[in-house]
Amino acid sequence: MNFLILLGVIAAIMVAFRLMNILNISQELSGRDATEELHKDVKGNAMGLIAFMVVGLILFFYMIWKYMPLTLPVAASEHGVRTDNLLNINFYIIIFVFIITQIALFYFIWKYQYRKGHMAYFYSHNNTVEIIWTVIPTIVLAILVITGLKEWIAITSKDNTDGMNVQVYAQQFVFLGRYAGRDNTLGDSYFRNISTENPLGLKLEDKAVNDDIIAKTEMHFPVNTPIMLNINSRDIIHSVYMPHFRVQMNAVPGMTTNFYFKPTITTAEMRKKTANEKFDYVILCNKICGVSHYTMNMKVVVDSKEDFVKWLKTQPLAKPAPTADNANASQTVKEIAEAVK
Ligand SMILES: [Cu+2]
Repeated sequence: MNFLILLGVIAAIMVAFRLMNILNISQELSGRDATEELHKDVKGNAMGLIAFMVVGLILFFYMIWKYMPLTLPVAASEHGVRTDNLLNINFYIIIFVFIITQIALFYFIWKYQYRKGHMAYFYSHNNTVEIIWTVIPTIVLAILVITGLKEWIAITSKDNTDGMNVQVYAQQFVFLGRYAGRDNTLGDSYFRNISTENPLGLKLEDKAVNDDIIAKTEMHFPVNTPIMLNINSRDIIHSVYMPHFRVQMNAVPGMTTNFYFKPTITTAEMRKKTANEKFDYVILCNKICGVSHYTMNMKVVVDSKEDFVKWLKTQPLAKPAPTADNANASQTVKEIAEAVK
């Protein structure tokens, strides 16, 4: 059926071309100047383009008004507010320039449409204009880039030592969390130590590991407390994306990336703000990392400091406890090793 419609459209276009040819030939035969006819259309084309601009601009603002409510709610972190401001300033400038240039473009098309007897004025160069449209964008872009860079350094610098150290460990297709405990130091890890009991590959001989706490199903953050995320990946590149906090950082195997942020709105407050009782913060993977990439996420809760401590106390230690089972297992391995000798 679709194929038939396509054939019909192609046939209609071919017929239209033939008709135009016949029209041209008939005009030539009747002795009229074809270009003269063409110039009669110019006014209509120019007016049509002005109408196109007006409709286009109206639709542009209509789409902003219509789809703006579907964008993210207010930023739930301290730097997030600044990120949003910076982004908004960018958009204001872009929209302002877009409107000015589009109106100028269509106005000049209309103004300099063909008129009989008018010749185009040859105008090759104007230094003043060149300087104006080079210097102004340079200054504006320099201000934007420098402000952005300052923000970027503030949220990624390892010099932010007042943050609570939290690890986010990404792997196909889950996130694991680790809290540094009382010493605020995440114990060392090594990928060869990874096992079912020790999914983070912790070095058990490192004393800093002893008080580390693991979070397997959801992560909690205390409100108004600076957090230093230490991000790692077990396999390939993932991306730790927490849209409501305006946080995003790649998780790269073999290195630690950082993100420093301070949550400012608890989950309960955000539920009120969004008038959505089921609202939850979330960590999403934002790098296409395989077939189940779309399922890779973890719930995040922002608590009051007291509730956070209460929750943290219910979470297991990251250090795998030597169970009778794995004690036996290592025994068996030893026995096998002895026997092979
Ligand atoms: Cu992923």
